[in-house]
Amino acid sequence: MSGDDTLTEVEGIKARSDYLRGTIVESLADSATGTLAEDDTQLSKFHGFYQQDDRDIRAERTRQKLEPAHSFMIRVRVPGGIATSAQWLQMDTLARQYANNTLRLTTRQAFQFHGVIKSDLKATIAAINNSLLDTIAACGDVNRNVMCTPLAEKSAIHAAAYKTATEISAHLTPNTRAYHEIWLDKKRVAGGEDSEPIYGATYLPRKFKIGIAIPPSNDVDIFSQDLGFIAIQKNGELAGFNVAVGGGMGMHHGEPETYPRVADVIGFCTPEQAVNLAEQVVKIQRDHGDRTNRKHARLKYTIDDNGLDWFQDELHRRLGFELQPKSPYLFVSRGDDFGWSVDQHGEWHLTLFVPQGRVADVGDRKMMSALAEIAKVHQGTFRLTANQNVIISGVPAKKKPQIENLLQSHGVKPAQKISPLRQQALACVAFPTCGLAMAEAERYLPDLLEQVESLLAKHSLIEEPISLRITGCPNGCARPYLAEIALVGKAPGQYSLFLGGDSNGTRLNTLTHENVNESQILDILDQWLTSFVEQRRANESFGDFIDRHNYSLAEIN
Ligand code: SRM
Ligand code: SF4
Repeated sequence: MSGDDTLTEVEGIKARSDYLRGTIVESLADSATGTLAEDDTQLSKFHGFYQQDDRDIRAERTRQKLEPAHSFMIRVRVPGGIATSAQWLQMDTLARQYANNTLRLTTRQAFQFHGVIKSDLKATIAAINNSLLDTIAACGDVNRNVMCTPLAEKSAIHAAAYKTATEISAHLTPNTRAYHEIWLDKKRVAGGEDSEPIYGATYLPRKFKIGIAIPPSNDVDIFSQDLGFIAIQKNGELAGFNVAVGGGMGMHHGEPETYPRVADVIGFCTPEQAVNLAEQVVKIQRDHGDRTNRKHARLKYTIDDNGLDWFQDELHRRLGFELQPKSPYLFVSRGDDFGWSVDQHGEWHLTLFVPQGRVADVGDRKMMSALAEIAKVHQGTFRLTANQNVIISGVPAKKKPQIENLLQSHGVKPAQKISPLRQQALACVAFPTCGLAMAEAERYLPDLLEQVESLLAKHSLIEEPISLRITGCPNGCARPYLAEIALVGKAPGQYSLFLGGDSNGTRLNTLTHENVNESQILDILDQWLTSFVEQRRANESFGDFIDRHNYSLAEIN
């Protein structure tokens, strides 16, 4: 460490950590507490887990002078969202054995376990690795799970794009042996020095996110990624990618110097250039990202501080060549298409709606058990979507009835009629596990949707595919600032209302109301919907209508 006291505390922790070892081994061995040593709570993120406590009972435990009810969230990287049946089954088993009997499908196509206690961390992470998945770099100041549109039907393009996603993921995985020593009991090689040729000993200033979108679907919200690749097809083959840089969602209420940003498309690269390009963008951020202020440390700020021209020059200099001009592309959707579809090889894919992204057995609807039973007989893959749903992928025609029967016998109806609003809606986790939540999201979404569906029905708009997203705080984990309607938590029952994103995720919405509760939100939406029905142009979406009226009800008429 340089001794520079302007650097953030986390920079010091990383520098002292000996390539992410810290005192995690000692923390795990300390049976006097269910927590980790303080520095280790930062380092644990690079290993894929977070210390949390049950916020539903936090106040009560404080009253009783008890320490919070600590447990851990573990995130499993699944590059491109593709897991085998054996891996799905292992995740199911671990969720039942060590976590809270549920599996979270995240907005970045990963799995999460909640409620793992400290003494079970090692067994859980080792078992995840046994299934050939891992948790390293699932969180922390490194490149995270690489996303990729899981459109199985477009197989030639998808296979090539998915290959690039896995190559980028592998290339940007940290080198340190700390993960293998701590979780997999590998011995430290005597005299063997760790090195991180891409990241360096203090890794990145902040998290870094990469996604690949395959138009016409923008399901991965490509403009929210630090680095996005937009697949360009030519004659049914992958010709290359348009490159988008500087997307990001996180902001803080009342701090305008923090903001969401859509990525800029800066040019085109070939598939062969993509991995090196990703490395060079990461290195620019490593060298120029702000290490003095974590609220200002994402690539979007590095680009805005220095200018897009500077960024492009720097990238071209490091690459040793210039990107080609960007190619035309068109996004027309970003939701998942539910139900069965067939690909060019005659294999079938069933996209299942997972309410709020939580795979669980709830009442008569035993989705978790259904998927586990399917995993026992299914030879293909499970694909996690960026919309928190799952695709049972690669099913031969003759096996379809077996899958359908298993779903039906567990109370899961694949062709269940759900509104387009509900199909597309996203919620982050928020309470009770997220330490940063200010308001409910996942647990509140079903009730909220019922209310909004009633409003839509009242205006004869129930078939309107409006995107609605809710998060428990402004960090933006469900990418709310790209929705047509977004509720961003401020306090219990209070939200900031953002309106007017477009339906394909290319335009940010705008804050229209602060600190509003459910009845105020419904009232505002009711007014907008009334005008929308009366004055919309042909094929105009709700978000575009709001945008055309300058986000203000006063502008109407
Ligand atoms: Fe997130 C932090 C959950 C996707 C922006 N996010 C967190 C933490 C770890 C809270 C914390 O730091 O203590 C949340 C854990 C909650 C819990 O109990 O599980 C959390 N984020 C999630 C997940 C699970 C939401 C979900 O319901 O699916 C998503 C996991 C993705 C994954 O598999 O890797 C998740 N988070 C996102 C996204 C969307 C995306 O990546 O496509 C974003 C916005 C995009 C972006 O990064 O700009 C996002 N999460 C944040 C931020 C704000 C970052 C910023 O630049 O300001 C934080 C807070 C932070 O980093 O300080 C955060
Ligand atoms: Fe937690 Fe906020 Fe992310 Fe929701 S948006 S999971 S409340 S950090």
